[in-house]
Amino acid sequence: MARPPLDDTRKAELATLVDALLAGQRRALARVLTAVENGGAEAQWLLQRLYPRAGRAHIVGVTGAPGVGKSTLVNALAGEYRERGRTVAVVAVDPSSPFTGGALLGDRVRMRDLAGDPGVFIRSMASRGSLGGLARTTGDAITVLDAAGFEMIFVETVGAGQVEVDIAQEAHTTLVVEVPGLGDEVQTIKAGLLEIADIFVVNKADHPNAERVELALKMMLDMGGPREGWRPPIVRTVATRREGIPPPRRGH
Ligand SMILES: Nc1nc2c(ncn2[C@@H]2O[C@H](COP(=O)(O)OP(=O)(O)O)[C@@H](O)[C@H]2O)c(=O)[nH]1
Ligand SMILES: [Mg+2]
Repeated sequence: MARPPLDDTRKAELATLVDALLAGQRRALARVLTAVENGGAEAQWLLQRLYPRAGRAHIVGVTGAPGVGKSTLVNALAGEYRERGRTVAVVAVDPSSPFTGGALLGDRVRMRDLAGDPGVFIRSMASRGSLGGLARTTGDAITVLDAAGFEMIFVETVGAGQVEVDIAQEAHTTLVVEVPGLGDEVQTIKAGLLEIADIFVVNKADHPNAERVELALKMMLDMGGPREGWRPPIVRTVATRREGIPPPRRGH
């Protein structure tokens, strides 16, 4: 469905919004994110102005099955970076709950440590339309947050599909999160995730079998052979206790 082209009045409004975003106003940031998610001519216009301002953030993708502790881990990582004086944005992508929003609410509860901190901005992306569309919108949201000056941007995604692969391409560092005790350890490592991981996180290392997951991962990495001279390290964490929280180390 064609939308009307942007008239000068609307362009002036959008320019004011961009100025407010660049000045650090959160309401303007939220409104720009919504406009960009809606797509169309306004999104194009806004993104054209924001691209030149983006490119300074360190983007960290965090992916893995539901319940492995991604949100808890992002919360812990965000807390670490805040303590080092960095600003942090979080994008939570959850294609599994387009209707109830239950998972997103859960994420908000776990993010509560960070709520109210002006150096933290959290955005949940509901899935709309195709997953390809979701990856694009997420990329655009990252551009907006980057332009807004956030130094660290964490993107949490569920699953092991094209969305994760697309987002891994935008991320400087991709964490793939696994946990002990999901049955056959080797089976839990979904195809495709091995290739995109810069760092493997074995979370819930307070549970038995963490060592077995680590061994299974090592075996899979051995079978896969060296990749671009980078062997993803395997880090054990207990995200709930902020133990083993890894500082991302790979950029490109
Ligand atoms: N025992 C234990 N539980 C954890 C750990 N990390 C997260 N959890 C719990 O696992 C559940 C799912 O965590 P969540 O962060 O929502 O997982 P997500 O679906 O991957 O985002 C929550 O009840 C967390 O408190 C951990 O290191 N150890
Ligand atoms: Mg989560």
